[in-house]
Amino acid sequence: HSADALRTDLMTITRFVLNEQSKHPESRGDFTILLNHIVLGCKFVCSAVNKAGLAKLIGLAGETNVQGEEQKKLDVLSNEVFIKALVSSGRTCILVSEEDEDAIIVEPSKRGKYCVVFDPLDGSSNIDCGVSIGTIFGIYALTDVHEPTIDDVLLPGKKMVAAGYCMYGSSCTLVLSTGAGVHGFTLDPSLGEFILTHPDIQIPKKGKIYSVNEGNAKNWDGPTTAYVQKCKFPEDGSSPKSLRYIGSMVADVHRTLLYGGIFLYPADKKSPNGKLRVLYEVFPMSFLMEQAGGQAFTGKERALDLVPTKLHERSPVFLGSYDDIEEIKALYAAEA
Ligand code: AHM
Ligand code: MG
Repeated sequence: HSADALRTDLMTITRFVLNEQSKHPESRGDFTILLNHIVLGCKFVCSAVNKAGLAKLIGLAGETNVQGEEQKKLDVLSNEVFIKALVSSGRTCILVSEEDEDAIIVEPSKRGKYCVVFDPLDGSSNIDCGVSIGTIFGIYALTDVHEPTIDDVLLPGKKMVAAGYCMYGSSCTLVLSTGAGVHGFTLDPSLGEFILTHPDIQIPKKGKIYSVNEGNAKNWDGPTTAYVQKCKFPEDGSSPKSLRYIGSMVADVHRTLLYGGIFLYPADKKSPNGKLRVLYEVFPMSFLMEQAGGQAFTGKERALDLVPTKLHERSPVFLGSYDDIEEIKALYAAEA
């Protein structure tokens, strides 16, 4: 029976990545090992997020519980989990986390060639009300053996070898691209395995949803203002777009990937570079968008062409369906 076949021939994320790897005879399994450690971090954080309300894991960092033990806020805990998982993989040399001001240079005995940039728990202001949050990551690889420095990660997003996110929502979903399309895996909690549930995700060419924090509208620039006006009052006879904004990037981008449309965090007068961070928010999501057939734009250029000069640099970003991004690009081009 086909149902039996589905249950017993599961495409786990490890099997999937091993399959991909077998297409590259020179590869020695390092990426598979690294990914396994990232997956372990995601499972750990997923379980902590699910228990948060119950176990009183939430609270101010540094607060102590009745046993006098220090309680960790979930974002602090997630950061520690990912750093330990990445270092112990033996396949990384430099790590950049949203939670740490400086890059972490891995000690020589544990080094490998991969450089990982990540936001261990994005959207953490949403934890207390149970809204979906997630981990975002991007991976670069050294091309020769040398002492790692931040220059190894201050590279345009198009140089990433892989990017992905894990969303802790009604189910735990990991979306990954190694440069050959975008694939989604859902955690089967009974097996503790991520199973391929969304092979080869393609974003619809045009969408019906726009996603932005409109509370900032008073400070937007001309093209962003004109674009959002067009979403609400289209002049070409098409229907207005629906507005969806969760305020949790992973959830807003995940919906955009699956349903199409546009997600924007533009510049405004108060934040001329927008809010989102280039290395571990804008780049990984832009990488996934392009791999799924969409586009990502900064208001000036293709997002993946941007060359960051600081670890925690910010950039405006417009990402989503191909046709929707063409429209915003045209508005910026008209202004220039
Ligand atoms: P964080 O890294 O402090 O959690 O902030 C990033 C989050 C994103 O998940 C989300 O897209 C954005 O901030 C929402 O910002 P705003 O509340 O300004 O709309
Ligand atoms: Mg963040």
